[in-house]
Amino acid sequence: MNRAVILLGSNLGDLSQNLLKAISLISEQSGKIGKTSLIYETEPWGENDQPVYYNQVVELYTSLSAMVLMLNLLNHEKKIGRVRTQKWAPRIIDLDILYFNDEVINDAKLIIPHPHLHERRFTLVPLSEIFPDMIHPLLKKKNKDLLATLKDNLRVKALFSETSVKS
Ligand code: PH2
Ligand code: MG
Repeated sequence: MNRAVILLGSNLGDLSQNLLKAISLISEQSGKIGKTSLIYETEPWGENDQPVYYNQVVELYTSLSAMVLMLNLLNHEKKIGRVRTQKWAPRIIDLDILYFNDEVINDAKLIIPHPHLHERRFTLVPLSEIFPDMIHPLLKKKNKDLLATLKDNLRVKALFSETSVKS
């Protein structure tokens, strides 16, 4: 059994619904979901003239290889309605593999660990929430330590469900 860590992102349409749809497609077709982070509202990174994102990180237990998992995730994105236009354009859903076991993969179509993971607060905050002590296999540092020395200061804010705010 393999363990993958996946980043979900959405900044078009009904953001929380898009994340939910993605998690249900992943669990129906790609494996078994383990830990899930809170949902975070995050400032757009890279191209900043676009709507805010919702981001979330989930753990997935899967018998698929990294490459087949990546192809499945592309299919899930299509099913939810993603149309690929330019790089970094607003998107209904984006599904990225952050880690796959402790493997290092440098294929033309797939790079793992995700090459930007360590420079993005919108990734490191949800990732460190559920896996603070997991070690980046190339940088040999824990997620929480990557977060502690991070330069990116774009806003990342946890969203809580209605019920957890009230009561
Ligand atoms: N994804 C990008 C580019 N910029 N910014 C935020 N806040 N969240 C994302 O998921 C994101 C981004 C490219 O995939
Ligand atoms: Mg992405």
